[in-house]
Amino acid sequence: MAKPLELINVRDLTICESTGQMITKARNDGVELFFDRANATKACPIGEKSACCKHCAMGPCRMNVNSPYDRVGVCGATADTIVARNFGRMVAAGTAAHTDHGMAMLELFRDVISGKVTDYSIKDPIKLFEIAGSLDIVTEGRDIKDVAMDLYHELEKTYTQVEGEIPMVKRVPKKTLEHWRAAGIVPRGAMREIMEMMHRTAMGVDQDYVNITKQISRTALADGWGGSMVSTDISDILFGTPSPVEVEVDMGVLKEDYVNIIIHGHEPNLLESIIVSAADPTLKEAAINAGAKGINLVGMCCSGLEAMSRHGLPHAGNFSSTEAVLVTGAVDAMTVDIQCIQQGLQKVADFYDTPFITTNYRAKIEGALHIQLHEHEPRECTDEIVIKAITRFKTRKRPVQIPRNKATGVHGFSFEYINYMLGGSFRGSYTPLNENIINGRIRGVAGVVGCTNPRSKQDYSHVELVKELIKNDVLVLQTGCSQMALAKAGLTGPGAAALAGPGLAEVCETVGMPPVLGLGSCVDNSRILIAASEMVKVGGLGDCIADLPAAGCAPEWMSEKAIAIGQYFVASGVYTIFGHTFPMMDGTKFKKHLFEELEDLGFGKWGFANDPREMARLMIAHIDKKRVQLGIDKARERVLTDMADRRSLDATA
Ligand code: XCC
Repeated sequence: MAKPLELINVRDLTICESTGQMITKARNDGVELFFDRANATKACPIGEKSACCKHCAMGPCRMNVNSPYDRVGVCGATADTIVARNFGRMVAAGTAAHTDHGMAMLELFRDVISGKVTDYSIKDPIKLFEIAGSLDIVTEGRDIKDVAMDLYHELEKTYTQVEGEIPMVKRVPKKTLEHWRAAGIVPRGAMREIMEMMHRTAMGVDQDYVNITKQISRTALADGWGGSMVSTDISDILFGTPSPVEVEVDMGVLKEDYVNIIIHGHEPNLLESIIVSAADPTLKEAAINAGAKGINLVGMCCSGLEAMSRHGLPHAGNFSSTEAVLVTGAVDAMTVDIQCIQQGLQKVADFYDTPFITTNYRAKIEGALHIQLHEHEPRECTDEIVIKAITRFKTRKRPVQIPRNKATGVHGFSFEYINYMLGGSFRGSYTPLNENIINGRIRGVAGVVGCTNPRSKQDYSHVELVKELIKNDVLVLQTGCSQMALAKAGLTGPGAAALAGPGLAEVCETVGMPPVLGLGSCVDNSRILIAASEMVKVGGLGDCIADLPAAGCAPEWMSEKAIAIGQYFVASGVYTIFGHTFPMMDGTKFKKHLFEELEDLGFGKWGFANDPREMARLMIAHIDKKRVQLGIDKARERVLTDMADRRSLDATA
């Protein structure tokens, strides 16, 4: 039986001090948050292990979680077919989310070039020419508009192409691409791959888990090297490529005497426009006339990461804090677009009289106010949001309680900036990174990414895992809600080098970078793929991504998008560990295929661990294995973080 809610110690739910305070306040106010719902709703043990097939009306057929080969479905589908089909559909859904978002960015790009949309413009023409050049589009002596239109037509294939390889495979290391070709998994267009994935997992189609896995990889690659990558590149071209910026994070960025507006979701176009609205002299004056000192725009989740990386906008917290932030009573409007917007926000917003505003036709929420963002007239929407927020400020009904916690860190490390940072403006290059890996100062590279989840203590695994990795000289690249967990814990500033092992600390001090590099939102995981490709191309670390001393982890994942990301990293050659739960029956051949056999076939592989120290141990062991294979290993002990490390972090925070 679930423990009565009031007895759960807040410290078991989160290590985020601000969220903890707001959980306590919500309990006092009688408001239910998703932590409470997670406690009251035990995870379905059948669904958790993906042991149910409901793809036709002969079922649903339930398998025996503890003994997967005890029975088959009514049609005869085996446990392997059932788990593989369910997993494939998760990848299809995650890929659809990222690619639909990416396609929307590409359409905005087209409308900007054609002049249909005038409120946005091309902010990074250098990147535009670079990407066009990398896709063999002639740039020399040509007008920017012509190059941009050619780029649009080329990139559209990422989504709609029926046959042939997607354009971005030109950026994949040669050997990795040859390997995909041999396996028949180079993606065509995302729409085609998602369609085929859904078809093959329908009743009575593909019933060979090895064959299903191929389409799972192909679909996921259409996300990582397709929809997501195009989304990142086009967003950089339109809104600017991030470069390091110092940013304040955590709920302490809310200001009692300001009109506070939270922007939550994923697409950068809304926030680019609301930044303009909030700076409008008339609206600023309206805020002052309402008794406020000004307008305070604050990001959350991935929208927040985009705004933070490009504009240094403060960030209030990750997914698990989105309801909690409303409990402060200080939020005068929360505006959302797509993805990771919990329906529960509506009720919490209602209780605290916060206007909760949806802005994208794809994602309306019952009871929320919908103000559609039209890209040819974005200010109509964003001005109205600001006005609604000012009105709410004037009529705040409840006392405001803002947690005082704030941390400062450096964010906005794009692939391009890392190149410049390591090599300098004249010889921008990843060579120094490879050299430091070869000489052993840096042991390897880890991507720590992904969500938070009310079923695992918020931020805990992210923070403990990353501490242990850097202590062992592993450079950490971050995106998504994970990046915010580390930012709040004070590990994204250069001071965090004090927690790194001696080799990594030396490199960080020389270059002036933190040991934890925040690369942005979840679609920006594509920046990690490009960085990995560059490491292969620079040389000395093998011929393909699978050769690199690198590993990935999403310790507190919850979204289907995370599964798609995990699979595209695995298919690209990366050992990828997920934490707290994995949607698959244990003891199945399909699980063995993903967790062991894929590596023998030259791909990466999946891994699972519950404890962050175990995650670190697995990742470091893999990195060391790759170092041995590359002939660059040096015997070394794994070190554990201790109290002295904690104290030195506190001193730097
Ligand atoms: Fe997960 Fe992406 Fe959502 Fe955060 S926001 S909860 S998918 S880490 Ni992108």
